[in-house]
Amino acid sequence: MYTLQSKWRYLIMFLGVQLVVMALLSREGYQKRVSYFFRIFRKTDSTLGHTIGGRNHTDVYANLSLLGPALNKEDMPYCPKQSPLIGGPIHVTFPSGLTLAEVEKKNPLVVRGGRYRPPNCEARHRTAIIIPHRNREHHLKFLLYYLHPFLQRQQLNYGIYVIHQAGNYTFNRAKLMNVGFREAMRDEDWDCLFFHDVDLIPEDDRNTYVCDTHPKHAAIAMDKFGYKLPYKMYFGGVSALTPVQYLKMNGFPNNYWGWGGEDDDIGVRVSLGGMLISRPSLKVGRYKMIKHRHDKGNEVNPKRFNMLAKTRHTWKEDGMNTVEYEIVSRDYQLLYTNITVNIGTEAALHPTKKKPAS
Ligand code: BGN
Repeated sequence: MYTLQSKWRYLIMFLGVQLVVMALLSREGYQKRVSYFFRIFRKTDSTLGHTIGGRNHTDVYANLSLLGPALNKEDMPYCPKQSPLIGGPIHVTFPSGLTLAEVEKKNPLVVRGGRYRPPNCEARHRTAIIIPHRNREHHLKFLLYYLHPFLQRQQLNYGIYVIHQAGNYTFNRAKLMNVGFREAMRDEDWDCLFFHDVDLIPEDDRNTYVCDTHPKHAAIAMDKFGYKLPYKMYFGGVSALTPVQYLKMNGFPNNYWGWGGEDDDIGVRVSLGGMLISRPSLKVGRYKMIKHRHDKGNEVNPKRFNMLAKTRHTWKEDGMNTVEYEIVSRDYQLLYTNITVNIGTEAALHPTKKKPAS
């Protein structure tokens, strides 16, 4: 009698728990349910998180395989305004021995040219990432390792463009960005472009790669500057503009050859174009820089002070409206679109010696 009663009690308790769980699940929306389970995963699976200095750091690939089945385009709802995959601080290390083949394997949903769309919802944003590049394959590999899952966590429709400067002439970061802007916009009607240094890894996925109503400076807190802004007008590292904002300031300057000053020029252009600088919070706009020596072919530009002093007179004549270049190749790798470009040299653009009259 006693055992029968307790059996019934257990059965009733079990059914009660089931009812409560079902009621909870039907009350919450699908996305909330998913994020609830993700939170549980994060708490219980020690391989997914690392606690560093009191902050829980997530593995950038955690939970991505739980995205669920792909849906037909007709059945797709819009992605939620806030992605349920976003988790905050990301654990960033640079393991030796990582290969591009491994990065490809970890990103099965990325297609030719480094393109991605969320499989089960229609993205609200289309973001192109523009990375100026030369001789930094090692850094590029790490950036791709982190950036792909980072952008997937944000449920973006995105594409990654690497703009590779051909030849050995002095590097020109800002002009490569102008090339990237034009070439990416040829491909698709991107609504936001992120201009991204190859050696900066975002450390928090709440730093969303979407544009604001004003040009955005995203790399506000880098480890090399003690996670603080080095100076108020700093606009270097990673910035984001809509096509309209980009054209309003005539893009970036074409004439800064070598290291320094071009990002300050871009910052000045923002205000000359009648806009303000928008920034994420210091907590979120965090980046780790991959340590490296000064590049050969990117020597400090001694002309940068003079050029910067003249930006207000030169910005309308030097920029997107005057950029000239030759595409050497456009090659669709799995993880990125590789555009190799001949951007000429300083001397060819500004001949100092006149040809002798014949
Ligand atoms: C500044 C450089 C920037 C560089 C930052 C951070 C110049 C122009 C001087 C008037 N600006 O000093 O280009 O991104 O340091 O390293 O050199």
